[in-house]
Amino acid sequence: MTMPDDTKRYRSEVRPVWCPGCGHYGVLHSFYAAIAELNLAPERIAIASGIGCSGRFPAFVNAYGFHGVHGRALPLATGIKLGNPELTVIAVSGDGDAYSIGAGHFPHAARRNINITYIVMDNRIYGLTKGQPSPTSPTGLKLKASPYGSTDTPLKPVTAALAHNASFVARGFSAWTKELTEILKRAILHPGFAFVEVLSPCITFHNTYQHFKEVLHPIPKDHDETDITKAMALALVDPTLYHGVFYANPRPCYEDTIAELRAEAQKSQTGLPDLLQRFQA
Ligand SMILES: Cc1ncc(C[n+]2csc(CCOP(=O)(O)OP(=O)(O)O)c2C)c(N)n1
Repeated sequence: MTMPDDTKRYRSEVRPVWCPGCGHYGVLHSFYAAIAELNLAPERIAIASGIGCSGRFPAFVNAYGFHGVHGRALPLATGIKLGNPELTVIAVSGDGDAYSIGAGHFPHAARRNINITYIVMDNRIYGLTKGQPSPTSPTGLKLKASPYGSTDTPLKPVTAALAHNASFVARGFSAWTKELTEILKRAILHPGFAFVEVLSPCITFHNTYQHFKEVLHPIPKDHDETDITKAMALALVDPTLYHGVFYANPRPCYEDTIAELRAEAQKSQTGLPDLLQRFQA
């Protein structure tokens, strides 16, 4: 995929090694475009990932990057944001990374409303390990590791993000890069936890390009993004899937609340003075 010139400064020297046609290229393309259009300085961006084809994402971006262990993109991103709240912090996962091994972190990052953007590149299988069923695989999916068809009912991550109180929730498609760029820009600018599900087909083990083109429909234009009940109703619709922004409703974010509490405790001297001294040191 050719990249526009203004994204040049965000491209690292490492060339992506995903299979030709992998949906993750579309996500990377849209991400380059989003940070270029927002004119973010590379040294003000930090990207944390887990393990999987998706986990390689930070290597391809000229910014700070941390390719962590499986399922731990969110705790890494949380630590980075608390360590340096000035940074734009992005966490990247695949559906296995996010909803299997890393599932315990998702609710808490969302309800804490830490100001990071969480991009989950969902190909509905484990890609890197050669196509086993993941938590979002459709029931009955036949793969090498599920020759009689996957038996489990898939998760609905968008409904989960809403239930976990994420303050921004959206769904994009890796093949529709223009819309995805707009979604990512909004997610990055959103002051709080922004969850973006990107349907990103694995061309090698579970090619869903055609399927998504058929089932995806835009969220109605008159949808009220601050109405969680309506957002949930749209997110539950299946097998037709809505794409766009389901929910955007800012509230105080974690790092600001922590900073305020710290300042208050410092003033009153009532809260954990020893610990505060260590913070100040
Ligand atoms: C602790 C641990 N368990 C299992 C693995 C093996 N493993 C590597 S990637 C992966 C799944 C990746 O799938 P997904 O998160 O959907 O990302 P994709 O490769 O599809 O982008 C697994 C199970 C591992 N690396 N570490």
